[in-house]
Amino acid sequence: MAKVAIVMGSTSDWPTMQKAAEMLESFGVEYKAQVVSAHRTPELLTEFSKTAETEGYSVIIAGAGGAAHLPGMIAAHTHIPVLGCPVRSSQLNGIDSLLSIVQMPKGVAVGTLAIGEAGAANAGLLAAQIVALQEPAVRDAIIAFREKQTETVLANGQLEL
Ligand code: RP5
Repeated sequence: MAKVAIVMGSTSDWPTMQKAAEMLESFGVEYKAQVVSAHRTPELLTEFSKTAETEGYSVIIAGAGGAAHLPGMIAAHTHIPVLGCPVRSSQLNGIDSLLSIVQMPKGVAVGTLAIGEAGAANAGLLAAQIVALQEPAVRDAIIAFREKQTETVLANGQLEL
């Protein structure tokens, strides 16, 4: 059963949100990805959010661009942790997405990541870290990833100027 849900406002968000999926796959964390739009499919948003716990999800990654109300509205319907990913928009370069997601009112939380692919990848990493609290194999995979990353930076750090 998938522990992580990846939802996004449009299929056009997938190239960005795929980075979250790839990160989860690298740690062996199962996920299910689908389009749920706050504005175009509001009833699906409500149904998805209210059934997320019984579906077995431990964390929800929600990505959207522009007037990005998806993460906040999902968080309004569930107590499962929601990680919000601002997708880079064509008009305002994702600043609109970021501001739409980040400034939640006190009492309803969304963990907001950076704009674009790095943020989506880190949403996948953070979701895996949450899953790792209950799954030692995922914990071990994350520790190995971090160690390898550090080794790579150290090995490549001596620049020949
Ligand atoms: C948002 O509007 C989506 O999350 C997407 O980032 C943006 C544009 O959607 P499309 O017009 O490409 O479907 O709801």
